[in-house]
Amino acid sequence: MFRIIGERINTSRKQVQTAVIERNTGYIRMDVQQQQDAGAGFIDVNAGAGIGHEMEDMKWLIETIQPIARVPLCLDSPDPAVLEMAYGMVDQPPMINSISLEKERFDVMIRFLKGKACRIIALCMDDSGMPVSSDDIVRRAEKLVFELEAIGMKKDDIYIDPLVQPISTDTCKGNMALGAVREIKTLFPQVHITGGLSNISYGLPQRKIINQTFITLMMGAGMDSAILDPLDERIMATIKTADMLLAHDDYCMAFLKGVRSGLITS
Ligand code: THG
Repeated sequence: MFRIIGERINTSRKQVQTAVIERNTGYIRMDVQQQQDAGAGFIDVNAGAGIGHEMEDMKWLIETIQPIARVPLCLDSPDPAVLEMAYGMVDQPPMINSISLEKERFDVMIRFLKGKACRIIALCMDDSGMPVSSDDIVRRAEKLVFELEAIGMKKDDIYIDPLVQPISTDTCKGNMALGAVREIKTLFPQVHITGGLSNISYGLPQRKIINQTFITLMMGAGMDSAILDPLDERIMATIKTADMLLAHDDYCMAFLKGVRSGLITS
């Protein structure tokens, strides 16, 4: 089954930023409950918008969420020091978001990850920046898988993020990601593919239909996880339906449950 990483606890969202500033426990807990009820398999926690106080905000968010979390947290920060602090606070093995091939971040993160119980999101980013072709994404994914396996991580705990880029800047960006996902899945069937999808529609109108269609194509190519808003019923209905069509839903049980609950409609 497709794994949803609920993206809502992110201080780039205005209401979350306000709740964090006001230390509003009730708001954060209610949001997390709703994401879990909607089918999130992980709760992403990102305090990166609080410039200069990411560490304290992340600490407060984890203290706040942990007592009601029924699923693992996805600790989301570009700062290895924040990830290390957060890792020390959680009581079930988290997902760590993320490592990349950017030298400074890579070296610190690989040392930290050795021997840790966690899942890891690995971004196909290096010091030259965003990937420019499918081959570029695949080469970076291969290097990340190689290095993570070398420190003892299992393929099943590795989530490659191919870094989706806006189609509005270059209409080849969709095919670039799709081709890379197919190739990575062929090379490493046990490795997972995840990522934020809303980048694909950046700069265009009617973003939701673009995101829904793109996630369907990405799932066909082998993507099996995504960071998104699980309270968006249309995208959740699209994912459940695509999962069934890709034979990931035995006896169509999850689809039928979605219909009975009113989530899935024509
Ligand atoms: N890959 C990985 N991690 C990631 C991303 C990724 N973490 C952060 C981000 N991208 C995914 N998370 C979010 C969280 C919230 C929103 C988008 C992505 C969001 N955006 C609003 C919008 O797009 O309209 C704007 C903010 C607002 O609500 O004001 O909500 O790609 N590994």
